[in-house]
Amino acid sequence: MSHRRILFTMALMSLLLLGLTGLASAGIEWSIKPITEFTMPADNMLTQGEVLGALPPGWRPTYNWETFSIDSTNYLTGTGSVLFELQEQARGRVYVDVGVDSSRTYKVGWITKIENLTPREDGGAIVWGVFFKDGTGAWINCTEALNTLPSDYAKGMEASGIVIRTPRTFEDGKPLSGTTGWFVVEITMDLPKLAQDFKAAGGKITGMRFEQLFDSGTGKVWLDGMYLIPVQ
Ligand SMILES: [Ca+2]
Repeated sequence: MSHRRILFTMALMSLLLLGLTGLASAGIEWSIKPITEFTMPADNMLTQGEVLGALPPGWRPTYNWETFSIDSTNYLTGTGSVLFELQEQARGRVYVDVGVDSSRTYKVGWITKIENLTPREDGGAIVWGVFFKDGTGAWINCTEALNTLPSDYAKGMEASGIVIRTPRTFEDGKPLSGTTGWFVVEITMDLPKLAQDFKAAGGKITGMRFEQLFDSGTGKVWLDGMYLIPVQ
Protein backbone atom coordinates (compact mmCIF):
# COMPACT_ATOMS: atom_id res chain seq x y z
CA MET A 1 0.00 0.00 0.00
CA SER A 2 1.44 3.38 -1.01
CA HIS A 3 2.07 6.14 1.51
CA ARG A 4 -0.67 8.25 -0.06
CA ARG A 5 -3.13 5.38 0.05
CA ILE A 6 -2.42 4.81 3.75
CA LEU A 7 -3.06 8.49 4.54
CA PHE A 8 -6.32 8.39 2.61
CA THR A 9 -7.40 5.23 4.44
CA MET A 10 -6.62 6.80 7.79
CA ALA A 11 -8.63 9.92 6.90
CA LEU A 12 -11.58 7.78 5.85
CA MET A 13 -11.42 5.77 9.06
CA SER A 14 -11.41 9.01 11.06
CA LEU A 15 -14.52 10.17 9.26
CA LEU A 16 -16.21 6.84 9.86
CA LEU A 17 -15.36 7.00 13.56
CA LEU A 18 -16.73 10.53 13.79
CA GLY A 19 -19.88 9.41 12.03
CA LEU A 20 -20.38 6.48 14.35
CA THR A 21 -19.78 8.66 17.39
CA GLY A 22 -22.33 11.18 16.20
CA LEU A 23 -24.96 8.54 15.54
CA ALA A 24 -24.52 6.87 18.90
CA SER A 25 -24.23 9.94 21.15
CA ALA A 26 -26.52 11.33 23.82
CA GLY A 27 -28.31 8.21 25.01
CA ILE A 28 -27.10 9.15 28.47
CA GLU A 29 -25.56 12.38 29.82
CA TRP A 30 -24.63 13.65 33.25
CA SER A 31 -23.58 16.83 35.06
CA ILE A 32 -22.57 18.10 38.47
CA LYS A 33 -23.08 21.75 39.42
CA PRO A 34 -23.02 23.79 42.63
CA ILE A 35 -26.28 25.34 43.83
CA THR A 36 -27.26 27.73 46.61
CA GLU A 37 -31.01 27.28 46.32
CA PHE A 38 -33.29 24.73 44.76
CA THR A 39 -37.01 24.30 44.11
CA MET A 40 -38.18 20.71 43.80
CA PRO A 41 -39.69 20.20 40.31
CA ALA A 42 -43.51 20.18 40.47
CA ASP A 43 -43.61 17.08 38.25
CA ASN A 44 -41.23 15.07 40.42
CA MET A 45 -42.24 11.44 39.94
CA LEU A 46 -40.55 10.46 43.21
CA THR A 47 -43.45 11.40 45.46
CA GLN A 48 -41.24 10.35 48.35
CA GLY A 49 -38.25 12.33 47.06
CA GLU A 50 -38.44 14.92 49.80
CA VAL A 51 -37.26 14.71 53.39
CA LEU A 52 -40.12 15.77 55.64
CA GLY A 53 -39.03 14.83 59.14
CA ALA A 54 -38.17 11.23 58.28
CA LEU A 55 -36.41 9.07 55.71
CA PRO A 56 -38.63 9.08 52.59
CA PRO A 57 -40.20 5.59 52.39
CA GLY A 58 -38.94 5.02 48.82
CA TRP A 59 -35.30 5.57 49.81
CA ARG A 60 -33.42 2.40 50.67
CA PRO A 61 -30.18 2.95 52.58
CA THR A 62 -27.86 -0.05 52.58
CA TYR A 63 -24.42 -1.08 53.86
CA ASN A 64 -23.16 1.45 56.40
CA TRP A 65 -25.78 4.02 55.40
CA GLU A 66 -28.39 2.00 57.28
CA THR A 67 -27.36 4.28 60.13
CA PHE A 68 -28.39 7.86 59.43
CA SER A 69 -29.95 10.90 61.02
CA ILE A 70 -32.44 13.51 59.87
CA ASP A 71 -30.79 16.93 59.76
CA SER A 72 -33.34 19.70 60.18
CA THR A 73 -30.76 22.52 60.06
CA ASN A 74 -28.86 21.70 56.82
CA TYR A 75 -31.15 21.57 53.78
CA LEU A 76 -32.33 23.46 50.70
CA THR A 77 -35.72 21.81 50.18
CA GLY A 78 -38.58 20.57 52.35
CA THR A 79 -37.85 20.53 56.08
CA GLY A 80 -34.58 18.65 56.26
CA SER A 81 -32.03 16.30 54.74
CA VAL A 82 -30.64 12.87 55.52
CA LEU A 83 -27.14 12.83 57.01
CA PHE A 84 -24.82 9.87 56.74
CA GLU A 85 -21.71 9.91 58.93
CA LEU A 86 -19.06 7.41 57.97
CA GLN A 87 -16.19 6.19 60.06
CA GLU A 88 -13.45 3.64 59.47
CA GLN A 89 -13.56 3.03 55.72
CA ALA A 90 -17.31 2.65 55.64
CA ARG A 91 -19.30 1.99 52.49
CA GLY A 92 -22.83 3.23 51.99
CA ARG A 93 -25.53 3.89 49.47
CA VAL A 94 -29.14 4.93 49.04
CA TYR A 95 -31.16 3.56 46.15
CA VAL A 96 -34.66 4.11 44.79
CA ASP A 97 -36.55 1.82 42.36
CA VAL A 98 -39.15 3.14 39.92
CA GLY A 99 -41.22 1.88 37.01
CA VAL A 100 -40.95 4.10 33.93
CA ASP A 101 -42.60 4.80 30.58
CA SER A 102 -40.26 3.18 28.03
CA SER A 103 -41.05 5.86 25.41
CA ARG A 104 -39.74 8.80 27.46
CA THR A 105 -36.51 10.62 28.23
CA TYR A 106 -35.97 11.15 31.96
CA LYS A 107 -33.74 13.23 34.16
CA VAL A 108 -32.84 12.06 37.66
CA GLY A 109 -31.31 14.44 40.19
CA TRP A 110 -29.70 14.28 43.61
CA ILE A 111 -29.26 17.32 45.86
CA THR A 112 -26.31 16.58 48.09
CA LYS A 113 -23.16 17.86 49.81
CA ILE A 114 -20.14 16.48 51.62
CA GLU A 115 -17.96 17.41 54.60
CA ASN A 116 -14.45 16.12 55.26
CA LEU A 117 -15.14 13.30 52.85
CA THR A 118 -12.01 11.18 52.55
CA PRO A 119 -12.30 8.32 50.07
CA ARG A 120 -9.99 5.38 50.74
CA GLU A 121 -6.72 5.91 48.88
CA ASP A 122 -6.84 2.85 46.60
CA GLY A 123 -9.77 3.91 44.43
CA GLY A 124 -12.46 5.05 46.85
CA ALA A 125 -15.07 7.44 45.45
CA ILE A 126 -18.54 8.89 45.74
CA VAL A 127 -20.59 8.18 42.61
CA TRP A 128 -24.13 8.27 41.24
CA GLY A 129 -25.49 5.35 39.27
CA VAL A 130 -28.43 4.10 37.23
CA PHE A 131 -29.67 0.55 36.57
CA PHE A 132 -32.05 -0.38 33.74
CA LYS A 133 -34.69 -3.12 33.60
CA ASP A 134 -35.43 -4.56 30.18
CA GLY A 135 -38.77 -5.64 28.70
CA THR A 136 -38.59 -8.94 30.61
CA GLY A 137 -37.98 -7.24 33.95
CA ALA A 138 -34.31 -8.30 34.10
CA TRP A 139 -31.45 -5.91 34.84
CA ILE A 140 -29.49 -5.02 31.70
CA ASN A 141 -25.76 -5.82 31.78
CA CYS A 142 -24.33 -2.33 31.16
CA THR A 143 -20.74 -3.58 30.89
CA GLU A 144 -21.66 -5.85 27.98
CA ALA A 145 -23.80 -3.12 26.40
CA LEU A 146 -21.06 -0.46 26.53
CA ASN A 147 -18.50 -2.89 25.11
CA THR A 148 -20.38 -2.76 21.79
CA LEU A 149 -20.57 1.05 21.70
CA PRO A 150 -18.06 3.86 21.05
CA SER A 151 -15.78 4.52 24.03
CA ASP A 152 -17.23 8.01 24.60
CA TYR A 153 -20.84 6.83 24.38
CA ALA A 154 -21.57 7.28 28.09
CA LYS A 155 -19.67 10.59 28.45
CA GLY A 156 -17.13 9.11 30.84
CA MET A 157 -19.66 7.18 32.92
CA GLU A 158 -18.39 3.73 33.85
CA ALA A 159 -20.28 0.45 33.68
CA SER A 160 -19.89 -2.13 36.42
CA GLY A 161 -22.07 -5.12 35.63
CA ILE A 162 -25.72 -4.05 35.86
CA VAL A 163 -25.01 -0.45 36.86
CA ILE A 164 -23.54 2.55 35.05
CA ARG A 165 -22.08 5.28 37.25
CA THR A 166 -20.58 8.75 37.07
CA PRO A 167 -16.75 8.67 36.86
CA ARG A 168 -14.89 7.81 40.07
CA THR A 169 -12.34 10.52 39.30
CA PHE A 170 -12.42 13.87 37.53
CA GLU A 171 -10.05 15.88 35.29
CA ASP A 172 -7.42 16.07 38.04
CA GLY A 173 -7.44 12.28 38.39
CA LYS A 174 -8.92 12.50 41.88
CA PRO A 175 -12.31 11.56 43.34
CA LEU A 176 -14.64 14.16 44.79
CA SER A 177 -13.46 14.80 48.35
CA GLY A 178 -13.25 17.31 51.18
CA THR A 179 -16.00 19.79 52.00
CA THR A 180 -18.44 21.35 49.52
CA GLY A 181 -21.56 23.45 49.47
CA TRP A 182 -24.73 21.96 48.08
CA PHE A 183 -24.50 20.59 44.57
CA VAL A 184 -26.86 18.80 42.22
CA VAL A 185 -25.97 15.70 40.20
CA GLU A 186 -28.18 15.04 37.19
CA ILE A 187 -28.27 12.12 34.74
CA THR A 188 -30.44 12.32 31.62
CA MET A 189 -31.49 9.08 29.91
CA ASP A 190 -33.18 8.71 26.52
CA LEU A 191 -34.89 5.37 27.13
CA PRO A 192 -35.90 4.46 23.55
CA LYS A 193 -32.36 5.20 22.37
CA LEU A 194 -30.75 3.33 25.26
CA ALA A 195 -33.05 0.32 24.74
CA GLN A 196 -31.95 0.19 21.11
CA ASP A 197 -28.24 0.84 21.73
CA PHE A 198 -28.11 -1.57 24.71
CA LYS A 199 -30.10 -4.19 22.75
CA ALA A 200 -32.55 -4.47 25.66
CA ALA A 201 -34.55 -7.71 25.71
CA GLY A 202 -38.11 -7.01 24.66
CA GLY A 203 -36.86 -3.84 22.95
CA LYS A 204 -37.58 -1.52 25.86
CA ILE A 205 -36.59 -0.25 29.30
CA THR A 206 -39.37 -0.64 31.85
CA GLY A 207 -37.80 0.22 35.18
CA MET A 208 -34.83 1.94 36.73
CA ARG A 209 -32.88 2.04 39.96
CA PHE A 210 -31.01 5.17 41.03
CA GLU A 211 -28.23 5.12 43.60
CA GLN A 212 -25.87 7.42 45.40
CA LEU A 213 -22.88 5.34 46.52
CA PHE A 214 -19.83 6.07 48.64
CA ASP A 215 -17.30 3.27 48.33
CA SER A 216 -15.59 3.78 50.71
CA GLY A 217 -13.93 5.99 53.33
CA THR A 218 -14.81 8.47 56.06
CA GLY A 219 -16.68 11.75 56.38
CA LYS A 220 -20.20 13.12 56.07
CA VAL A 221 -22.66 13.03 53.19
CA TRP A 222 -26.01 14.83 53.13
CA LEU A 223 -28.81 13.87 50.76
CA ASP A 224 -31.33 16.70 50.68
CA GLY A 225 -33.70 15.43 48.02
CA MET A 226 -34.08 13.35 44.87
CA TYR A 227 -36.19 13.85 41.79
CA LEU A 228 -37.10 12.12 38.57
CA ILE A 229 -38.77 14.10 35.79
CA PRO A 230 -39.70 13.36 32.19
CA VAL A 231 -38.04 15.74 29.71
CA GLN A 232 -39.19 16.82 26.21
CA1 LIG B 1 -34.74 18.31 51.66
